[in-house]
Amino acid sequence: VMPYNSYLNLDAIYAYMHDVSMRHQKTVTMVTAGHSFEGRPLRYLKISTTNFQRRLKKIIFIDSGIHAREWIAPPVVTWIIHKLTDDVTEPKILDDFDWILMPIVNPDGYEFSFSKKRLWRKTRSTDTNPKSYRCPGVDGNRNFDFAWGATGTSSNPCSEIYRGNKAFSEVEIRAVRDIFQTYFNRMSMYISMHSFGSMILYPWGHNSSVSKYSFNLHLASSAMIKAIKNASLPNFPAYVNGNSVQTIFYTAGGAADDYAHNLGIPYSYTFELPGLSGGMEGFELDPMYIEQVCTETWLGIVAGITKTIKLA
Ligand code: 0X9
Ligand code: ZN
Repeated sequence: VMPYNSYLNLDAIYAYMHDVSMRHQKTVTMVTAGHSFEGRPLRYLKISTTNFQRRLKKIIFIDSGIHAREWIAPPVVTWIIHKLTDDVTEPKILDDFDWILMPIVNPDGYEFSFSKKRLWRKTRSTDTNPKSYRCPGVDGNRNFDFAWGATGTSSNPCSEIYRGNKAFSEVEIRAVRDIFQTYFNRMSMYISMHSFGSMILYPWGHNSSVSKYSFNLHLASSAMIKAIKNASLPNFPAYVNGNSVQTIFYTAGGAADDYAHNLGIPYSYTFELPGLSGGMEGFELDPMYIEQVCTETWLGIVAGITKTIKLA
């Protein structure tokens, strides 16, 4: 009930979330967790086949759209919503967990990337830094309060990796923080969807230290990659998985994945979804591939979750 042959704007994605929550009132709750810098609602869905509030199950939390221009990420998250509601082919995965899905963390940036500047990355906020009026926006994935201000971030508002004038300066990132604060002790997996690069990254990403969970993080992400490869296309780049720093070759403090992992969430990942070289590339993945990326990524997540259950 949502097209996957073109990229949809914020209103269309929010309309879809509302529609799903109306048609599945027993299992889906839409939450408005405050408003963005420019006043747009910050929305996510909670999905549970029992009752979310009864705290019976572990939670899987998946978000996208922290970075505005990475357009392939939100449809992947709405596809997951679709697979947990209107087209359930994995009833066990649906039943075994409670789910939090937030397709657009940064609605102001997302809208701006549609209407003004296709390659906009950051939020759209201004702060007291005089440069910030000329150069609005904070990199949401540098704004979390873990290793905030460490290497791979900038104090310059004009930088694409501006960290903000303090941790959690961004109202959008505070909304994500609040989800973590409320539910972290039930969360077994967190995935932040980004693009591009065909990578599954795991902590730590703020420096080159190795997580004590890295063995299992690697096994579960390897299961994801295997399933993705099975369902992928020959012209798609092969996925690689690994510790952030060793895989994407830079450090970044204040990122969501490390923040989640530091709260004790064992399976914390950043997905860099595919971008293709040749023709439309990178962030501007040809819309003809949206559905392909959605289906293969969902199968990867299913395989990864199945692996974590076996490892438990
Ligand atoms: O730099 C980022 O925020 C992510 N890559 S992106 O091209 N989508 O901007 C990677 C984040 C990896 N995690 C950490 N370094 N903690
Ligand atoms: Zn990103």
